[in-house]
Amino acid sequence: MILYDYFRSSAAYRVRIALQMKGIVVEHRQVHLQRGEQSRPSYLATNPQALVPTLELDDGTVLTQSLAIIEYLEALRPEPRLIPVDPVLAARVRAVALAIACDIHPLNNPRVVKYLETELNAPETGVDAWRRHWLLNGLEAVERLIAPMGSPAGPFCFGAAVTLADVCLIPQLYSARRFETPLDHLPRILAVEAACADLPAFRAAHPSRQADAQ
Ligand SMILES: N[C@@H](CCC(=O)N[C@@H](CS)C(=O)NCC(=O)O)C(=O)O
Repeated sequence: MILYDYFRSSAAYRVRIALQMKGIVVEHRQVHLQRGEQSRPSYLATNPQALVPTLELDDGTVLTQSLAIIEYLEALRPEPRLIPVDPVLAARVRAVALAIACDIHPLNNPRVVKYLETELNAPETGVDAWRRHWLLNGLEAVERLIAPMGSPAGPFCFGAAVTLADVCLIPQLYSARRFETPLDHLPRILAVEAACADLPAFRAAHPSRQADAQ
């Protein structure tokens, strides 16, 4: 399998963590987002959305969207499970994953930021404020979504095992730190971050460990 990847992409980072958790080895092909390689015709033929990640299977089938790719990996190699069997817990895990992937992440995507800068002439300070505002707004809600509320309290988002919620949260925290978002008032999130930092799968998937890291 081939993963079309970019070291700093938090959506690709999610897939890298899931691959590492499940011990699935793939070839990584870098798509340099800052150089606009996602808009090259050859890549658009693979991913018409001009986004990473894309996973190409050995028979040439192409999968897009990080959460759909992770659901495929979960079906391919169910252990360790990233989505719990219990339907209520599974729905809560997916809710956190979707809160991050659908409601936080898209607002800070490079193409959105570029539009603010070039089409709307937003000043650098305005763009920075936009980034931090949406990161903080979303992460403060995630802090409440993963609070114990009758479920096991940790160390991960939903108890003693890593789930899809952790797989989505850690890359989003990487972006939040990159843009100097204050996180000290989010103790549950910080505890999850510390617990995941101890795991080899999360370490191996970190942007700084990728071949294209700058
Ligand atoms: N919902 C998509 C989001 C993918 C996405 O937005 N990827 C970003 C990098 S994190 C990207 O390729 N951006 C290219 C651009 O903004 O031009 C997923 O989960 O796969």
